[in-house]
Amino acid sequence: MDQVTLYGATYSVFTRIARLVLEEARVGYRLVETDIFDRDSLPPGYLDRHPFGKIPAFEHQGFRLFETDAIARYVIENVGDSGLVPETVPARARMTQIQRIVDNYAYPVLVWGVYVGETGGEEAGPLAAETVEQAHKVLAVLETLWAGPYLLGAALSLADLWLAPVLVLFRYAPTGRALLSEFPELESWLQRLQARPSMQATRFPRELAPSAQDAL
Ligand SMILES: N[C@@H](CCC(=O)N[C@@H](CS)C(=O)NCC(=O)O)C(=O)O
Repeated sequence: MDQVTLYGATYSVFTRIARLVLEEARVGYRLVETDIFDRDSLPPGYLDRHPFGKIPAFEHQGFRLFETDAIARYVIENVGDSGLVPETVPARARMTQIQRIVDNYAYPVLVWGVYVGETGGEEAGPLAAETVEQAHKVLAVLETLWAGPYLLGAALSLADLWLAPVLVLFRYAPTGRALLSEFPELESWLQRLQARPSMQATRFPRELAPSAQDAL
């Protein structure tokens, strides 16, 4: 598959997921920096690419797409044998289930509820007990589904690429770090994932310029 274009931001979880898929599938891509929270700086016509005003968006040979899973499946089907989608029906269903758990529960609660809620600037502060409870539940469910050494078992899949960026940010919040330590299998899985070249190549700005706080 020849080079594709991805519109997104290095700070964005879903942009990173799309980049992880491209890295793991060994597809070359150009990242057009698109800061969705600074509407005045968007590339010209960006809202035609993504009418719902989110990132990432994608283009390959004039074919435009948005929604990270659609991008991932398009890339994988073009590449042929990426190894990122399991062979069996139950494993594929489990993978999709984990992807949707990440989209619908992990991302809103662990990233927006805990990470942004606790560390995201002026509005940040102590978390509501309900948020902490929800975060605990998300981790507990994910650990139940974790087969090891990867989420689905022996091989890396889209499920791993969906969850890892969420947990990387979550771990920067003190509450996130404390909660994750209650789930040692997920914690060691995350450490292994973070050592992969794809994760190294797509680090968040925060990972490249850690503050003293992050080492705690
Ligand atoms: N369902 C979308 C979600 C994308 C998404 O939520 N992206 C975030 C950044 S990680 C975003 O653009 N947020 C901007 C906003 O909600 O205003 C996908 O799978 O691509």
